[in-house]
Amino acid sequence: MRLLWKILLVAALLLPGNAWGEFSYTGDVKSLTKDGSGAGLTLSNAKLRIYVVKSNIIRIRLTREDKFSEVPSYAVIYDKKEPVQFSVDRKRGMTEVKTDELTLRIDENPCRITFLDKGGNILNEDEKSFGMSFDGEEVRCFKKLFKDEKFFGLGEKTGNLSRTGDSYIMWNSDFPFYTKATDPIYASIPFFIGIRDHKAYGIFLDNTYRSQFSMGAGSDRFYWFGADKGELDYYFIYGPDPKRVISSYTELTGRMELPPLWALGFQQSRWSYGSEEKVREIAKQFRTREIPCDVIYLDIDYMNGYRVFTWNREKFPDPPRMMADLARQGFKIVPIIDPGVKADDGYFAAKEGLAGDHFAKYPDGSPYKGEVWPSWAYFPDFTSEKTRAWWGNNLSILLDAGVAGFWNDMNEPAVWGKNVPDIIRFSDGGYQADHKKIHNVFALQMAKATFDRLSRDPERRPFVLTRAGFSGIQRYAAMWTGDNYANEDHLALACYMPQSMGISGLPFTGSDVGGFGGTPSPALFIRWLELGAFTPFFRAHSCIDTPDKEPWTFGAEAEKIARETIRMRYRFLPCLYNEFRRSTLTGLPIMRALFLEYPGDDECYAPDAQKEFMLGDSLLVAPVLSEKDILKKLYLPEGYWLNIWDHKHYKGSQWIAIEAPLGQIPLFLRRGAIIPQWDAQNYVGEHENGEVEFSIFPGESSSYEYYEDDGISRKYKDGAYALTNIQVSEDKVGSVRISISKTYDRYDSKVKSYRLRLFATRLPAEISVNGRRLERCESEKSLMARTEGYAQAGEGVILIKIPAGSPIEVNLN
Ligand code: MIG
Repeated sequence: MRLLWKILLVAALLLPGNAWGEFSYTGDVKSLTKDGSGAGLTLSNAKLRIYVVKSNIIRIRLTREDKFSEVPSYAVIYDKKEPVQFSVDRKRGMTEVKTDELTLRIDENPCRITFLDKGGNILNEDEKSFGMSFDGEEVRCFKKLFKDEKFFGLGEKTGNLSRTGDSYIMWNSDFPFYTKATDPIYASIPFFIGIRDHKAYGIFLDNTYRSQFSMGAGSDRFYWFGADKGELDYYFIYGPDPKRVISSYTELTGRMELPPLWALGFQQSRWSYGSEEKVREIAKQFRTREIPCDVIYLDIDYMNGYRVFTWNREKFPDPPRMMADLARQGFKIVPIIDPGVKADDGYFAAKEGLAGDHFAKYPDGSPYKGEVWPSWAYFPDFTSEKTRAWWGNNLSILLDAGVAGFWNDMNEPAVWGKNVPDIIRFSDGGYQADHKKIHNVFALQMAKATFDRLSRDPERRPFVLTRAGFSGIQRYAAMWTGDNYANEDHLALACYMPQSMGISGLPFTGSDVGGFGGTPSPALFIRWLELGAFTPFFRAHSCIDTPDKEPWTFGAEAEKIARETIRMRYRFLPCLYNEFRRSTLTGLPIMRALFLEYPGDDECYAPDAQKEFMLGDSLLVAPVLSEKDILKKLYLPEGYWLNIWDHKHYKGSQWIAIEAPLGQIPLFLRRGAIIPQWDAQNYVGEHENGEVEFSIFPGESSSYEYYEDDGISRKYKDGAYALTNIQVSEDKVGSVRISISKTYDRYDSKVKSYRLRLFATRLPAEISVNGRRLERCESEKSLMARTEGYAQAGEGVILIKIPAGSPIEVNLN
């Protein structure tokens, strides 16, 4: 007996598998081979691969398997095969991989990684003792935590923007009425930015398993990230400008396409507008009260017993007629789509799904059922291409009836707050995987199925709204922040979370205005609406069993302010649209944390400075995040600023407090700002925007590229758009020169005249346009009735109106 024990003990010690059950390090570097894309290293306990992706991006892969996984990434779509210049040198005890911008040093005994900039400054390094390691099936990467290192990103997380000192889980979770401390919630974006000495880098962990990011939580020595299983596969992205890190990250994981312009309008939802009658009534209220609105949502009760792709015919007797009528009033209808397919023998989608083998399965091959709205339901395997196509074809049923886009909910996937069992099988693009791997990308692949179906139509741009997601979701969908609550904590979250999502590559985001749960006071609702008017996605929504929350339900005074606030959103539409378009090219957020624009200004990282943001690079928005306050304390970064409401000028680099009565969200123009606006309308396309107004706060020299297209079709992708360059300069004595010229012209612009609203330092003695002297009008009103001229429009404000054309040169002397 004793002998047997001894034998067993010796055997256990000798087994290489011993290390698998517990913590183990990578060990030393044993050998190295260079190749065209980087280098491969054999370590004592693992294999390491270095890929030089771009001069500022290096990918690190580590596995203990015999070979690296061949399964393609769900997130990374970057495939530019442009050669990158780099060198690999093995010296005594270390290997150096060098690009034009970055050095990767790999110490060999043991294997530890350090990233340095060109000047040899350390940007990021493995923790000396732990580095990359394995803990059972888990992979881990320990990084040295530098004093004063700041972390941001990780997508849709609660709290404010700072991720330092906290730990976060990536596991898509349905958490109704989450709090400011709940984690995880709906989406997983395993990407963060680290900033030290005003220099930024990013790390993207491309692993879909449940992962964890512990950013100096409970340790002043290291931060670490890792996943439950799979490879340690991460990208190190160097800035040093934080905006560049985001651009590079979205070069890897993709960028949004231009949404239809109507999707930037105000949108109204509730759980549920449960009948045709009710939907028509809501539409009528908006139009008779002249509160602008573009979209009405249909929540789960439009369906027949929560069967996806069906209608409750009693409540919605004729959907095509309803939607056609509403379309004539300028409304789009977006229905909710949940992934669960009711397990009902008589239901066509269940029958088709079973016959076509479209559902996720138990390992014994029988289809998995989980319980959710339709009661027991099958879950389509969106990781299978044929299933995505099948789903897309069924979406046609709703599209043919007239819906304008889709709202994907419960796509974590949620099964009444429980988890789909780990063992459930998915196709994984033909490679086969279990739920542990697929859970976090379920929504991504469902959104892909939806987006792919919608993008079949060249006349119409896709619009998809999603609750859950993974890195790359920005390619397919806008994301809202799920089930929030009508209180001040959530009003603040509605300011923070979209900023964080923007840092993490998701530009098209917003919250349920007014709070999903609970009952906001009129003031809370208005403050939320003011903030919402400057978030990229602008929708009011409300939970079942809550009182009405439409903009007219808070009393006459609140209704008036709500109307003006939403009208303001519509006036800013061209400004927003231009930022959307820029984001399609750069991946940068539209709603931007201050420090992204001013990374060198320490004050911009302050928690209080996160209670404001930039829209693009010229408009500062400082929402009042409280229901009682009528003062807003805010920070103005370096430079000069102009308060849009009272035209007062401010020097930057200071905290100020200004009055902000209800309906007056603090807005500031940066000196040099040029911002396009249209007249408000009740919905996008109500009338042609024949006049565009540029708000101009002249600086020494600045310019704006004004983008126009048809706002609806995908023809812009083939070049059907126009660009107008506006250049403004002011000299020392206050003479201003404005040059306007079309620089690209493949879209037939509807603009007949330009209005230039100038916040000038002095009143000019004379204004000329292309050498012709402009006539001065008595008032703004009399100017509006004429085709050209100028007028004083308030103190320090000059309004100029001129016919559109190119080139135009305006001189104010
Ligand atoms: O179990 O469809 O976040 O916006 O109104 C709740 C009903 C399901 C959750 C969504 C919410 C939606 C609600 N849904």
